[in-house]
Amino acid sequence: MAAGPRADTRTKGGSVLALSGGIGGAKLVLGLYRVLAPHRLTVVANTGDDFEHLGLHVSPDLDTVMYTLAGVANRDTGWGRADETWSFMRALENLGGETWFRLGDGDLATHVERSRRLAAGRSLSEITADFCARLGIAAGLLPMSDDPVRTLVHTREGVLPFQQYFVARRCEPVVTAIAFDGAATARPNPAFLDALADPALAAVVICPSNPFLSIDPILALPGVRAALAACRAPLVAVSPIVGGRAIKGPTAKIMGELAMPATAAAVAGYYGALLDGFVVDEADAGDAARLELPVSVTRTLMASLDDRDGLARQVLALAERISAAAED
Ligand code: FO1
Repeated sequence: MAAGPRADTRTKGGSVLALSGGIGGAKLVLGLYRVLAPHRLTVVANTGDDFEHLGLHVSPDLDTVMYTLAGVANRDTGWGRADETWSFMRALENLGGETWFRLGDGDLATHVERSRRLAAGRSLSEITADFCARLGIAAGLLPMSDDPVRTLVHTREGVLPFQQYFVARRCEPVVTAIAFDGAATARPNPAFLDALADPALAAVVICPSNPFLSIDPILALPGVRAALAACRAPLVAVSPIVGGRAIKGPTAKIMGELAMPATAAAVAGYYGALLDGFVVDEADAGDAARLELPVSVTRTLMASLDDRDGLARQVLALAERISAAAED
């Protein structure tokens, strides 16, 4: 638990920092973006899913958040762009190329231009900031690090690079451990650490992303856990588990494989002392009663835009309640 007084950390007027993976996290990020003044939001995205594919640097979680905030995300898949065309993939298939990971024509432009700029010596942070500006995004979007970190999934069938596990093998292999290659020496994005130390920071939000695959890579960076613990703003997480099931993706399956009950309470226990508050779904009200920290019970499924806004408001209200209690 972040220690110390939390005067001047009320969310009204303060900034908000959200830690996010891809699809599930991006939904709450959009809600936060819509209910806050946009410039008050900074998002730190996982880059452990990044990989080199077809000679290009692909940053799936950064792009999912970026497309979502820009209003150009594909709502059916959750990843990639809306109104996408697939000429490139068809042509690639005809040439016998690799097609297990699908890059739409519009999305391809992002990877080509990002890769060109990286090769020219620009950092992932600079490139992301420029892409976001060009897409009209007023919030900050930060890769967790400009140094390479690659999630490796240890399974009963061997060690799989993240996208091999997630896309090629559809999360089927049984997970035994998860490692973040490069994390021990990667430098957290300096703007991320600056945001945590900013006296105007009103809340840190852990989005309902997969704790093991999407949030742990961020927490694995040197100094991040210490900076979160020292941060004066309350840290509130939203449970990605609803009624014993993951909203999307393999969170519940992985919890079972790692000998953890697939419950919201187990997610809170996993984040442990980092948390100042926890948001759970109405289906998990029973779990909420057993938790020894401030909890908000609400609808966490985000089918509509209204749902995203509603959950964002609940998260901010809980952070404000925690700040107010600390001032008393
Ligand atoms: N996910 C899939 O299940 N299949 C794909 O072919 C696929 C392509 C893809 C292309 C660009 C991109 O940014 C994301 C893409 N994703 C695809 C999603 C991605 O693999 C995962 O959702 C994230 O890495 C997990 O957050």
